[in-house]
Amino acid sequence: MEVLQNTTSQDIINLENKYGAHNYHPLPVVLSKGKGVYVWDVEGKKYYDFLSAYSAVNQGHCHPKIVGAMTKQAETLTLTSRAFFNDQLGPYEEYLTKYFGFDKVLPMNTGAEAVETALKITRKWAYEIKGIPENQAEIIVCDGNFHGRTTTIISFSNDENARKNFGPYTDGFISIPYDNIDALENVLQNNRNIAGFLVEPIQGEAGVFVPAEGYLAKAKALCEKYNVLFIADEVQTGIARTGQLLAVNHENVQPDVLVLGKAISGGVYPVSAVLANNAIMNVIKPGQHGSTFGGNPVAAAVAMAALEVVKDEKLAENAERLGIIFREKMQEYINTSNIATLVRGKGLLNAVVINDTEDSDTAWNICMRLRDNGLLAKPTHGNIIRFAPPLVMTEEELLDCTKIIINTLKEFEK
Ligand code: IF1
Repeated sequence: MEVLQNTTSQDIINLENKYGAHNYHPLPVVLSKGKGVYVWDVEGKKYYDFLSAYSAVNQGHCHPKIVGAMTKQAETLTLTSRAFFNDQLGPYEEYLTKYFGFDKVLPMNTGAEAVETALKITRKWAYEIKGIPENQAEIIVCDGNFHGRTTTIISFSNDENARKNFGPYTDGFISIPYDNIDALENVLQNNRNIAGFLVEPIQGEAGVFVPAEGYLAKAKALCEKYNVLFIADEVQTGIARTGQLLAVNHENVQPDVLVLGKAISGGVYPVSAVLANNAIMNVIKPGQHGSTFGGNPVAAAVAMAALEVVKDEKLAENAERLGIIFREKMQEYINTSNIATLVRGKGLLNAVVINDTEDSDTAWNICMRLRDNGLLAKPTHGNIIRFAPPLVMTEEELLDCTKIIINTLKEFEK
């Protein structure tokens, strides 16, 4: 560790460039500490975090209650595998299912694994309960989706970068336009072998695309009508991010299958989960699905503490309230701006569209200046900047941040 004592940000970036696979293009900032809404780089400069690890750190960095639960459990028992019971999993499963109102949970680790799990459960349900002929089940997905990086999941992505040269691809998916209820009904009417509809309540990767009000409720009603499972991927939108515990709660929708990840652990440890009622979940029998780490005692203890924090600190209410202020302040500025054209989002999942082409580097340059000015955010799709701070932010801090963002954008006015 001695060599690390006097290393600069650039030294560490050089190490990643030399020894790490180049599967990311990070903003050049090297972080070494986090607390609440703040992170610090190795030179000691302090920043507001407006990415929250893609909405995994909703409870704020290094929340003492979550870290406390983790260290206590890590000193006691870390992993047994599911070959034996552990004393944390049962209580966690009871807590989680009651928290979200489902009969059962299947615990996994990453978001992609939980999506894979949901797809497998949906197919099995289609064959064993709905009665679709073997190997004929189809799952409807949406254009512009992001559900993770496994070979099956990228099979139904339309992002060339995520997909190209990773074939052959998995069959059994039909992609329709997002936020288009007619397109959904059309496929449901003309196909007898549809098992499920997999949807993000807000499309994150597509640039925080919020569907029309009523879309999710109508989609759920159609799924009921055609006996198709409504699978909500709330990996990014869940756990208070959009101003409700789940984004589907805005429309009072209870999904048949709920997929959670990221902030279910407050970003402290990889934890994901699939929730469903018995009529669906009971299709999974011993030996048919699992994971060495899924449901381990550290994950269980951490997730329980992280979900308690969401309730105790009223994070959904705070996200709702601050989100309104954020969009108001940004809209006020946008009305007079020629560099920012649009702000959209729900709760504290928001995006600002930059007035330049998708292949321009303007949004990237703005994020570099935001960094210099003490605020970290990342562009998506070239000309969109996502703003998603930890939900423990205060109003005073948020107003400080909107000032930084607006002053930085002003530097780019044409
Ligand atoms: C990366 C985006 C966010 C997700 C939804 C499943 C997963 C994700 C709705 C998989 C993951 C990530 C992963 C991250 C970038 C990121 C992302 F820009 F790609 F869209 F958050 F906005 N479902 N989202 O958003 O979860 O397996 O990663 O735990 O670097 O790939 P995972």
